[in-house]
Amino acid sequence: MTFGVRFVFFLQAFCLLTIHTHGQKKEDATAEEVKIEVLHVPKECKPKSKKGDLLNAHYDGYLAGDGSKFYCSRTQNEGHPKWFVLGVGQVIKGLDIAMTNMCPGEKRKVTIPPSLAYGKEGYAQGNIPPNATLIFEIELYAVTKGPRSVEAFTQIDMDSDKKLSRDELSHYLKQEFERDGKKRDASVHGSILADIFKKNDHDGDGFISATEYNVYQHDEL
Ligand SMILES: *[C@@H]1O[C@H](CO)[C@@H](O)[C@H](O)[C@H]1NC(C)=O
Ligand SMILES: [Ca+2]
Ligand SMILES: [Ca+2]
Repeated sequence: MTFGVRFVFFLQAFCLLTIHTHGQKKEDATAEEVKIEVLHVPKECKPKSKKGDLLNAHYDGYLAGDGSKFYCSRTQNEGHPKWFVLGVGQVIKGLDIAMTNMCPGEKRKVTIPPSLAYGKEGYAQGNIPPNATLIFEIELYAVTKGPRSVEAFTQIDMDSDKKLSRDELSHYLKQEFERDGKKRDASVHGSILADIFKKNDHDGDGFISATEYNVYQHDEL
């Protein structure tokens, strides 16, 4: 048995145990809040993640109901941790909440009520039944300035024409990824870039204007 496989079994056993004890506190789930248990905090816990940051993390998802695993980022995309922007709906609401104020190296176990996950409908493609409370075990690797921070905009906009071209964003992402020194697939980079344009270039002119870029900052005010 390889270390990787053993580690997964260990995680599963661990989760079954904790889910069992969690089951005795079912009333908590009806409070409709995300329950966060911090499992590990590194000595130097910074930077803390905030809305708009680009995060890199591994997470395993379990159904609280029967303890079955429905998602594991370690078995997807050749085991590369997932990249996503925090607080903008790229992940379920409960995860946006659960991964806020978290630093690289920190591990959390979080319990998410259905109203902050897939709700009454569930999500058949993801094997999530209706009204499912979800449990995630999260390990955060990197917190980088997201593509939406104000400082980032001027930094990305190299020719200062107040709009971001694909080249400018690509260059910026590359720099951010190199900074944390981890090897990553070029395809990961490409798909993040495509995703950023799909979600932000609302008028489809191939640039992200300052207005388009600031979409998510408005609701922070
Ligand atoms: C899910 O919960 C809602 C109310 O919270 C209920 O009306 C509905 O029947 C439930 N659905 C299932 C499939 O259990
Ligand atoms: Ca520009
Ligand atoms: Ca545009």
